[in-house]
Amino acid sequence: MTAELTQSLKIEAKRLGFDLCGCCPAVTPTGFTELKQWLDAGFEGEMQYLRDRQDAYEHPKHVLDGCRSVVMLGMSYHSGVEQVSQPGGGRVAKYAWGKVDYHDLIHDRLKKLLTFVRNQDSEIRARGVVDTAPLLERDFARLAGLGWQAKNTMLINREYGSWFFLAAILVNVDLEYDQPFTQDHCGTCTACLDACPTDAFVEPGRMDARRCISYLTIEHRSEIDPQFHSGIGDWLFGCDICQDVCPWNKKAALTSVEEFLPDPRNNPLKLDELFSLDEQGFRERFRKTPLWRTKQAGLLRNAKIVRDNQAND
Ligand code: B12
Ligand code: SF4
Ligand code: SF4
Repeated sequence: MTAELTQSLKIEAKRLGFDLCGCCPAVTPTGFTELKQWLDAGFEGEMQYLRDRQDAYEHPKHVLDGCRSVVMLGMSYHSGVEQVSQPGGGRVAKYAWGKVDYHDLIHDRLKKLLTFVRNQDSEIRARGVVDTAPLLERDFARLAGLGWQAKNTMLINREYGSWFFLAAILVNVDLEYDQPFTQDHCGTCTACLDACPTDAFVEPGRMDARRCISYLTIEHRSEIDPQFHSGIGDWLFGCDICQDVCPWNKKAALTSVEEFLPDPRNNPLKLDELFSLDEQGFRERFRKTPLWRTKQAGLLRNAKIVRDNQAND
């Protein structure tokens, strides 16, 4: 049953468009202590939700009662389209280029996978998560053999690079487990550490999120400290620099998900368009996309910084 269930689950995951799938036992992740130290250092900034639930990261049983196994899934969003930097335009991180919010799309697919799993045996309880549950997704992805956690903190897979989302299914039964990924293919490279414009890496594999453009432009709600304005350059939403420079991303396999293909209006996003949208227009344009997360005020705050940076060039 265990081997059979694991195999059929992996085939179904592939059929539903997940490019990567691996399984590991539900354990206390090796990164749990690291997470505590990271929070003690205050690196999470305004991401209070990480601090509030820190104890729950101790074991997946806090996400699904009786959890015995974690199925880690990866879905590429890599379109192969080059990022465009242009006067009057703001750059948007590639993960947010498409017409849909990845949470919605992945949750839909997870729902189908969950139904499939539950149909195998009435005793099976399962829960699907993406992003928001207290689960160190990259740590579990490494344990499930998907790749290594690199110097830029991303989970890198040899075939897909780091241009993919992670998601998980937690189940109350044993599965056939993959070998944890034990190698580190960064070697002597330091391209990501050297390229970060705001010096967000305190050491390889450890980031002070308060200095990361992705945090500043998406998660940080108050005003952005002027010391980071010039480093933000023309990044309007998120940042891809430490992934763009990574050699493992040069030949990464492409996505098969049509919804993740770029909306040309987002690469780059015209600042004039942003400044001219009223509340209703903003809602219509961004409601279903990841950019909705900052709300209009956040995106306008970022747009003003980009505009000032371009005026100073
Ligand atoms: C909070 C968060 C952020 C924060 C903090 C990022 C960070 N590096 O911690 C901010 C807002 C900055 C951010 C940015 C981005 N994010 Co984010 N983020 C998350 C989230 C919700 C939690 C991550 C977390 O817990 N961080 C806390 C730290 C402590 O964890 P960590 O980096 O994983 O640290 C590990 C290492 O320290 C390691 N470790 C263990 N032992 C040791 C020992 C030593 C000595 C060291 C050095 C390290 C180490 O274990 C720790 C725990 O796993 C996850 C989803 C999830 N639930 O996991 C998505 C997630 C990590 N983000 C994702 C993405 C796509 C991004 C962006 C690319 C978006 C963008 N383009 O703007 C950037 C990438 C920036 C970067 N280089 O990381 C993806 C990553 C997919 C992948 N292939 O890796 C995730 C998994 C979301 C998803 N479901 O797909 N993110
Ligand atoms: S996403 Fe950008 S700002 Fe954040 S660590 Fe990477 S290069 Fe630095
Ligand atoms: S740029 Fe180099 S050091 Fe950074 S993640 Fe990629 S391979 Fe590792």
